[in-house]
Amino acid sequence: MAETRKKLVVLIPTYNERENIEELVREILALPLEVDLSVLVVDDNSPDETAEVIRRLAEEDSRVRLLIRTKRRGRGSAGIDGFREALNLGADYTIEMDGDFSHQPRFIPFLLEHAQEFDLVIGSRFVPGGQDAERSFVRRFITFLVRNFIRRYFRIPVRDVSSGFRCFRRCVLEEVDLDDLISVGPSLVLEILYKASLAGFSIGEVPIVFADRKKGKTKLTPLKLLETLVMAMKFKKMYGRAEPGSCR
Ligand SMILES: Nc1nc2c(ncn2[C@@H]2O[C@H](COP(=O)(O)OP(=O)(O)OP(=O)(O)O)[C@@H](O)[C@H]2O)c(=O)[nH]1
Ligand SMILES: [Mg+2]
Repeated sequence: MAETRKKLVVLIPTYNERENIEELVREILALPLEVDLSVLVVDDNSPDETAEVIRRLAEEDSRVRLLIRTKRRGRGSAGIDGFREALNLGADYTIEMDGDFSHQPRFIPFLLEHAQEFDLVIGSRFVPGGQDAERSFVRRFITFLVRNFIRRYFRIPVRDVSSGFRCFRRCVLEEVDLDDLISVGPSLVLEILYKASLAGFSIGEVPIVFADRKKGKTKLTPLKLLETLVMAMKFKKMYGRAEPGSCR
């Protein structure tokens, strides 16, 4: 019997990414991948009508899917709803990435390749070959401080703890218990990583080049950054040692 192809869902949370999303999705669709691909955009009813662009693309190509949220807003809760939808779509692998070209589609095959070896693969700026390109000194300095604080505080054996460009095996998403996550905003990236690390999943890092966004505006404000740190302290307290999980 012929082996069935594995299913990959590429999950992109968006808020006002009209200027980026079409080109980004088209680049992902054009990748030479030996998997059954879906691109799932989770949009919080963006005022710039990002969703309209996705609707049009979905009519053209059935691999494109839109999850539009009208009641809730937030990078974190959009991620959680997206992961849930990815599981419903039957994803063996889920790659999450930003919708602003900071995470470049050319690294997707690379993440997928390493997901054969690791339960969770992180696209990392801070392993040999990785780069945090074009960012302002201030942004890089903030990343440096936050990253070092988090690595010490959480003791996660990962260099790029705040990378939101990652590939999850299905079982990791099943086991972190999406219903239990508390992040509404960007702290979700760390919350899932922390839970996966407590559960003992194997985590690998592969180099990526992170580019600064060229179009559209950032949604990361100093207040959101502060909220992320407060949230991080909250879930550090909440989670005890979880039961070890494994995809093997
Ligand atoms: N659905 C949804 N997506 C969001 C929300 N806030 C941000 N995003 C998306 O999450 C991704 C990361 O957000 P960015 O604003 O790029 O934040 P950042 O990458 O930390 O900062 P910059 O790269 O400097 O812009 C992008 O794809 C955003 O469109 C939100 O409230 N809801
Ligand atoms: Mg960005």
